[in-house]
Amino acid sequence: PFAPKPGVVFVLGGPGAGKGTQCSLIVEKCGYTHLSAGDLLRAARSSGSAQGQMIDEYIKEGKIVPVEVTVKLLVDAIKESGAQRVLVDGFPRNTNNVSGWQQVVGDSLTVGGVLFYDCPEEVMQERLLERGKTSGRTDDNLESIKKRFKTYAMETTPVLQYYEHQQLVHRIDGVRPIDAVWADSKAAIDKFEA
Ligand code: UP5
Ligand code: MG
Repeated sequence: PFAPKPGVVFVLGGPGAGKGTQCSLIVEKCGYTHLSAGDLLRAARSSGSAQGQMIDEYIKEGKIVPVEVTVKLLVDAIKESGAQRVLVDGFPRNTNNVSGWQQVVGDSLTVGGVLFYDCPEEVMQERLLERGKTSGRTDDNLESIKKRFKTYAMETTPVLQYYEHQQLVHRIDGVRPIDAVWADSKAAIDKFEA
């Protein structure tokens, strides 16, 4: 649950699990602000700087960008939004991300809960290959997708365990049609707000 101060919900799940899709619905119907760490990194990359090239390489390789970069983008965007409730989509992706967040943000924002969209790799792969036909994302190809799956399994699973110990994780079966998944997303948000 949230303390009476601004808070975030972390949105996790493998590549293609449906994080972005559900976040859009939560924004539309629950008045949250959506910040996708991946979107912020992709935008920062297009600046053409040395840092942009570094980010580009990490994304293609499915590797996790150094936490200083990601946390700064997120914190600046949260401040700029002035929002009371933020969905932080696709972060924290490893335990180092968790400590980086804690060092910079600490208790200034409550983590009200963690939404976890659970989906098998076969389903996620099919979705991403389909999306890759039109997305223009440099990591929506089979080679990058396999790397993203590996990084997720090795590095993000411990993050879920960490928040499970704190009883913050709400697991949602992400294989079902978007509407069915949405019903569970809504229930989870209501629970976090209670
Ligand atoms: N779709 C969605 N839901 C569906 C459903 N229920 N049934 C059928 N189809 C469904 O969905 C993916 C596709 O599936 C879409 O075509 C959608 O229509 C369909 P989407 O909602 O986009 O899934 P999402 O989980 O958001 O997938 P995404 O590809 O964005 O996940 P990733 O976690 O791979 O991507 P992200 O942008 O978060 O990160 C990309 C890279 O950035 C990382 O690999 C990493 O290199 C870097 N990164 C960091 O280094 N640090 C960070 O903190 C964050 C990212
Ligand atoms: Mg996404």
